[in-house]
Amino acid sequence: MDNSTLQTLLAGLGVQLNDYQGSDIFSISPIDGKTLASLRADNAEEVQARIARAQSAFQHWRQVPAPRRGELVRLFGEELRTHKEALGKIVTLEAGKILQEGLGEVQEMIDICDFAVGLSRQLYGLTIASERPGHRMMEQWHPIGVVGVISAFNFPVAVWAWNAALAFVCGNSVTWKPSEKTPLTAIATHALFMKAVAKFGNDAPAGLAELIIGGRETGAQMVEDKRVALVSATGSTRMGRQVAEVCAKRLTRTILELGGNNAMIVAPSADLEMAVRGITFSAVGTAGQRCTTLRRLFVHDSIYDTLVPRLKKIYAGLPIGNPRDKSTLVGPLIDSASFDAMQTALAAAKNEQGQVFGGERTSVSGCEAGYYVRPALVEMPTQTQAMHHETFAPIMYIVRYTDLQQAIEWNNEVPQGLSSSIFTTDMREAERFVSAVGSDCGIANVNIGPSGAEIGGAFGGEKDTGGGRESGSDAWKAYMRRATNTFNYSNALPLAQGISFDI
Ligand code: UN1
Repeated sequence: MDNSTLQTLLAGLGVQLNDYQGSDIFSISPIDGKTLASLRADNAEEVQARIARAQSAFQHWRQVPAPRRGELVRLFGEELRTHKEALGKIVTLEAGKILQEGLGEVQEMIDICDFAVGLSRQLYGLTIASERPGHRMMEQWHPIGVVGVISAFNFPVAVWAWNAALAFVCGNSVTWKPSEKTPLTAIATHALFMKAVAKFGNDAPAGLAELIIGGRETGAQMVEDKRVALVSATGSTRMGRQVAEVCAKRLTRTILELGGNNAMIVAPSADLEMAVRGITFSAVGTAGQRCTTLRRLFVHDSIYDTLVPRLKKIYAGLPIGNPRDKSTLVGPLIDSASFDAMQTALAAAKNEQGQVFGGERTSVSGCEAGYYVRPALVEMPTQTQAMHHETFAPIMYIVRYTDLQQAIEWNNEVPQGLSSSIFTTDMREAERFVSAVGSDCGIANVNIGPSGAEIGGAFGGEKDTGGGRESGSDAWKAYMRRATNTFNYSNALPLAQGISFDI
């Protein structure tokens, strides 16, 4: 790795890396295993001070009119547009995504900023018909407080932006604990946000956005802090359960975006050309490290022997390599632990009569210490126990089905419930799949893979995925508190439910 490239990229974004240097957290590039930077973790007092600053920033920010708050997010979106390439490249260096996906991630941030700017003039509440004469009811949405965001390595900046862009227009401040595997992308993003703050002027209080660098304990401290009014966490189901327990104890809200174990059904009438492209992108994009990655494929018996050999051919020729090379489509896994988990999952599948195709480590010249793998296809006799687990690596299990009902049941049988899809041109099948008796996931797509959602929809899933919704639609409501107001403009005081209570 050429560290001077990184220095140049960071300097261009206004990052003074010296401010962060230390020996607690190491940013290691999955591209070649080299250390990009060694950083200092915030200690407990610093975390405490950051939350205090965010808390006092909130006191001021909540009074700034929402459309004016939107202006700050608009300026941030402008910074992202200007520096899209540099930030995308840093994502590639630190998370190992191919450049197109690094850029795509920044585009996702720009998109959510645009969405949030519009939203800043549309934080609508209802007016409600009162049952009493001379009365009216309405609801208002008010800022909630400090929003604590925990993000994962695989979308090191976009997921923060989904949360932060909404949180800011909703009148909240944000404390961010990024993955310890991707601190540099967070530092770079924070610097861009501070550029927007500088342009915005005095209305933006110090502490509006606080970045907390550290490991698990640092995140835990943020989650436990009573001043954090909402915790939005993305990561494993194990982590989410711990967050949920702590927050339930102190009756604090959470938005949880946890594991996915996403399936696709390919029906007899499917357009196979489209299905092949949809499957490949969803299963091998980001080297299988998206929470929306396609992990289970149910193929109808009548097309199985046409589709699966085609997929094998594509898998055999996938361009795996340095994600900085334009021709690469599959970059490295994040680290050796991820590689080990993949091998363990493949061994488990073999134990259950799985036929594994691919999955082996591949050496990439100049990047020998990186963990590059050929994505694996695993033909399974039926949906087995191994398929109930999410392994954050490119493994796609394939099962033959004959009856759509059976395939839908398999889709729903696993503990996770994030994303799902069906390829079919049969309208009855498509409608059934998205109906109340179809997929039980938060996302159910037709003739599109399960991965690569747009920001305009609410993003999230059910069951072990945690139930949270982020990003578009009315996900913003989770970042605000609702107040119901009843006004009496009559000269009497009638009670609701017809109660008479004469004194
Ligand atoms: C994630 O993997 O945590 O739908 C988020 C997608 C992306 C977001 C993934 N827009 O694949």
